[in-house]
Amino acid sequence: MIRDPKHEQMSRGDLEKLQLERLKAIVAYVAEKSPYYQRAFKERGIKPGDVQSLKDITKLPFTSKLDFRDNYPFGLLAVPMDEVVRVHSSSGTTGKPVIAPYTQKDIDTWSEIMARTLATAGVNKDDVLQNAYGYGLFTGGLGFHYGAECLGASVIPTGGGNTKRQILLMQDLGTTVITCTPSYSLILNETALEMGVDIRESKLRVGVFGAEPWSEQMRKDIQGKMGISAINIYGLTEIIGPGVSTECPYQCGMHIAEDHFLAEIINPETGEQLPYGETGELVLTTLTKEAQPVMRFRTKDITSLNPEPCECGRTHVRMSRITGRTDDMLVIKGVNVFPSQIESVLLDVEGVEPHYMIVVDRQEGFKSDYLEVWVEVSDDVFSDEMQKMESLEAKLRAEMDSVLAIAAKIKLVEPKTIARTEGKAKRVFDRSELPDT
Ligand code: DLL
Repeated sequence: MIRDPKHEQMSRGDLEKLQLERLKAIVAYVAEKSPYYQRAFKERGIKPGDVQSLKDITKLPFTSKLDFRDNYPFGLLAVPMDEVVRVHSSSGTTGKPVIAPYTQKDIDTWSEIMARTLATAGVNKDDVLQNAYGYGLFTGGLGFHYGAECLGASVIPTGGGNTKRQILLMQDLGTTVITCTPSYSLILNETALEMGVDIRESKLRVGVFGAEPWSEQMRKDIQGKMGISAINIYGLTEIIGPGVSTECPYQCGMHIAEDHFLAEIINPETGEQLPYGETGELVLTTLTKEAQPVMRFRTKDITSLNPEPCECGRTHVRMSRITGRTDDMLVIKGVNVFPSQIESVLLDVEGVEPHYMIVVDRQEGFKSDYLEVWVEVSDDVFSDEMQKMESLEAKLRAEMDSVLAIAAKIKLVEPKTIARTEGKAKRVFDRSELPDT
């Protein structure tokens, strides 16, 4: 169902008109209200009137994660603190976390965006939605919660963890939609099987999965094992949280909520804007945020945009699955490779389970002369004769070499030996982080 046809089915012309109107307004707004953008514009001699077309956005400076850190906690805030009704934050593995304040209007806008996003994913008011994203500072839990309530679905706010109870509730309450990271959906399924429950026989029909990279092969695996439609959703704390984009049931790219977010693709090295279809770094500008609008945020996420009309009838551009982040690219003996590419190769081979670890030896930055991939094998392969294990190992080595042109050491490990995480999965490890084996 299309929840908001007026905005989701606008002609490109009307949409661009709306975007320009909103862009001009938000640029004037930050120039007046945000001390950070006042400074940034002044340093570059930018006046709000300089933006007269969508193309003029390139006159504005980029905002990076570093700018958030340097102006921690409230340097980018554009409203007085007493108008802020909620604050979220990203975990921030290094340094200070990113702070995301919201006004009541921002919460209402976000809830509506998330309601629309869930409707795009195929969820409706009759659904029973079990929300296993973490509640708290992370935007996943409350973002989905408010959106699902706004849509009118029945929400079960389990949050992450306590997996056995999740399965119990899923069965007893007749859950039809699960929302969590894709890696956690696999843990849910594994636990269900241990409890003698086959999720394929339950009422579950849709999973809305995001917050971490996952491959098409992983989707196939999840859909097959759980008998559901596994939908990809994208978002980030700096911009709003989940809801920046999502797939429709056609699963052919994530529709960006373009009436709220202006998307650009740039060449990450030169900062130059790239045309539709080309792959580069996603840059986002918030068009309707009030507490903390962000101009040209460099997401570091790599994707491309497709403006072709979609079979679902929505006109908003679709971004392709994130293939990696500019900061998670590995350089193995001079060959550039993203963890998600390694995942795709692994999961294309039969007998391999979607639980793996990439072990590198980082001498400087992302460069490593060493690559070892630990991957779990299925119960069948593991219980079989040694020869089968050896031939699987050789096959994986050969595939890595032929598809990615990298020589990897493959280590097949027993089912369920790789650590499971309830939130975002960690895939890449430095050799020094590994326990002695
Ligand atoms: O992960 C918001 C979110 C919550 C999205 C729930 C979807 C579902 P952050 O913690 O700030 O926010 O992390 C944002 O996660 O820049 C991407 O690198 C990555 N990411 C998010 N969604 C996807 C996805 C939330 N579908 C960062 N595919 C982003 C790949 C994703 N990466």
